This record gives sequence, structure tokens and C-alpha cells, in this order.
Amino acid sequence: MKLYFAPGYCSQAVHIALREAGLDADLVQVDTVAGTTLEGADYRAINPRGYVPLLELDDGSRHTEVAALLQYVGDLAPQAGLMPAAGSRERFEVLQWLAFISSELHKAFSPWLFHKETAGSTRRGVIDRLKLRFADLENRLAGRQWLVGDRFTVADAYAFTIMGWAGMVGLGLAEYPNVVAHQDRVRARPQVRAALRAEGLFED
Ligand SMILES: N[C@@H](CCC(=O)N[C@@H](CS)C(=O)NCC(=O)O)C(=O)O
Repeated sequence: MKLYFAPGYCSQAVHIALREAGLDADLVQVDTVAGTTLEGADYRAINPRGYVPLLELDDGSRHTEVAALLQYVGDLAPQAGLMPAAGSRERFEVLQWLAFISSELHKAFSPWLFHKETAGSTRRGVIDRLKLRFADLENRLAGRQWLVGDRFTVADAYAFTIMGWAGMVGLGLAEYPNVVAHQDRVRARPQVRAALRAEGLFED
């Protein structure tokens, strides 16, 4: 397998899931602004949408969308518990959190808060809404280690990656101590550290 990624982008969630699942994947770094891989290949020819992540399977097929990739990777390694069993209540909950993180968090941060062209009024509106969603996450994490059940799942990897962006756009998390504790808990996992290290975002 091959994961097309950019350091600290949403592709990080899939990168973490692959490592937590114990699956080997080649990492191909992409410059999404230039539209090329680091080796200079035309990334638009690989993914016409231009964004990461993209997961290329060993049969050469190419797949996108973080939430779908996370489910797929989790299902490849059931013993890792990243994706609960089909039909279980816990899987239903993981799917809900993936959808929430994707539509309510990920797609609010990106592109709105990452583009300097975003008008101030839009920016303020997005931030107000994001704070409501942060509060949802904060409530969910009260008295819990992980978003679903008592194990780390792909939902935790996705939440960690996206909430890691808060500081980058000047949104402090001090009002959300459960979220901060969750971020710390995820960051402390050996496979997460390995993923961050491989992306050049963390050094021992
Ligand atoms: N719908 C896609 C969106 C992926 C996405 O937003 N990727 C961002 C990084 S977090 C990106 O590559 N942006 C660069 C671009 O769109 O050109 C998904 O859920 O995977």
C-alpha cells in the first residue's frame, strides 16, 4: 500500500491508523499547493481532486476520503480494535463520530480557516460554530479515555489530527480540558509518535 500524505494534514489520521493496525505502507509526500509529489510527479494525475490523503492499494487502485479510508484500514486489522465489528453498537458510534469530525470539524477548519482570503465575518462565523462543536467533543470526553467504548479507535485518530489544528488558527483549547487530555493521551501512543516522527513533526 501507498499513502499519499502531507505533514500534519488530515492524511495524518490515516497514517496513524495504518501504524496502529500494524500495516506497512509506503509514504509519498505531496505538496498540495504545487500539485506535485516531493519527487516531482504530477499529483493531479494521481488524484485529480488534488487533495490528500490518497491510499493506493497493492492492485494499483486509488482511494480517497479520510472517513472511508479509516474504516477500511480499521477493518483490515480487526484484532487492533480500531474499527468495531459490523453491526455492533460501537461501530455505529464510531461511524457517527467519523461523520461528525469530517463534516462539523474537518471541513470547517479546512478550507475556511486556512485561507487568508476568507473574509473576517466568515471566519468569525466559522469559529463560533466550531466552538459549539468543540463543546460537544468536550462533553463526550468527560469521564472517558476514548471517543467510543474503552479502546482507541479510528475516531480518536481523526479527532486528534483535526483538533491538533486548533492552535494553528489561534483557537486555544484551555476551555476544553477533556479535549486537551485526549490529545495528550493520543499523542503518547507509540504508534502515534512514530507517525508524527515520520512526518517530521516530532522528535524524541
Ligand atoms: N473530502 C476529503 C478532503 C481532504 C482534504 O481536505 N485534504 C486537505 C488537507 S486536510 C488537502 O489536501 N487540501 C489541499 C487541497 O485541497 O488542495 C477527505 O475527507 O478526505
